[in-house]
Amino acid sequence: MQRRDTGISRSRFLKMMGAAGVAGSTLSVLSCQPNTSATGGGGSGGGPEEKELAFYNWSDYVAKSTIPGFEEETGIKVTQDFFASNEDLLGKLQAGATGYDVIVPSDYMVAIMIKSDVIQKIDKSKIPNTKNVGSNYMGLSYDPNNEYSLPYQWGTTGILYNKKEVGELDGTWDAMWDPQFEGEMAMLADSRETIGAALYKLGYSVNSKDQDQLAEAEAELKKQQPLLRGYFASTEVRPLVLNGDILLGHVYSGDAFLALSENENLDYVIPQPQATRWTDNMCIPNGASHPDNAHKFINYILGADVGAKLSNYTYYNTPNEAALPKIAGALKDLPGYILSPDVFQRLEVIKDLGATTRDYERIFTEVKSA
Ligand code: N2P
Repeated sequence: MQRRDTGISRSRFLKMMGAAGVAGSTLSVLSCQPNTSATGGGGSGGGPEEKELAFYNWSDYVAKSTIPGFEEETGIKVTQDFFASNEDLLGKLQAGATGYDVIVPSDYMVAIMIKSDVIQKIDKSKIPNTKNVGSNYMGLSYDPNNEYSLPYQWGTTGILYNKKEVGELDGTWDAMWDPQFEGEMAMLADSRETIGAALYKLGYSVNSKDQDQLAEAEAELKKQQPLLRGYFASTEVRPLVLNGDILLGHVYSGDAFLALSENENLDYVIPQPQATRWTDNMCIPNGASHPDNAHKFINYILGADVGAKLSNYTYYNTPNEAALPKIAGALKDLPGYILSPDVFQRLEVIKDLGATTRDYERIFTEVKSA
């Protein structure tokens, strides 16, 4: 399908992005460096910075115009690398990847990164467009004074499914455990979200630290595992459902809305009783080679036009109040894009669980290899 704002087909664009992502992560794993080969930096030693910026982002999470627009406006050349989960991002940084200038962790991961001293304070005096961020998206609990982060986009996590094939779901998480869909379902390769789905199904919180509840969730996931096609990135689940390879997929909302807009047989449900609402954020890692450029980039993203184009392309929600009037009507009309108050109040935000995080990681590793 030809998307109006791109001029190239989305699937072709995705292929290009996918190829870049694979190449980027392979290289990065080998070298523990972003594939920018930034030479010398210049940020820490005084002197003007090189005209370079290394952006480490979720795949498929910029508009086609986002990066070229910044390069044109500033003369700064951007290189991109991609990750598929918060835990992958953290692992990469902790393994010594030091050259990235801007990264995009979710809420709870910002808290973990502050605590683990892998991100640096940002200087908001260099980011005047901070004024565009809606007050609901400033001062959130993971970084109460926005000393380390400014929001990028937000969304929900739920189930994308083929309504024509399976009929209307009952709106609970039980569908993802229904044996009649054996082999036709996928869950996210995201420990907190997928264990979270099991906790929600049991009526517990996504932030449970109760070992008995976690053991129950683990048992649920072990029951579910043989029914699944596998655990994938959200951007991988989308085409599987879109093309009819599977019937139900656990996805982030932008992927659901993109699929819905291309195939009227699909639907997105934010399951009962609870589901996740998340906010992703722009942060600057310690050791960034180009911190000044990073501030310029964050300021650019928070511009009204740039913010609107971003969400109009990714189909995620914007925290940028100045961008809101420019969000495409078709997007606002998608059911579930604008959250009604009754849905909003049953959504949970994933929190840093401190030492219990290790239990989640162990459970997910065991479930995947069960
Ligand atoms: C974009 C992924 C959205 C991030 N492809 C979910 N937190």
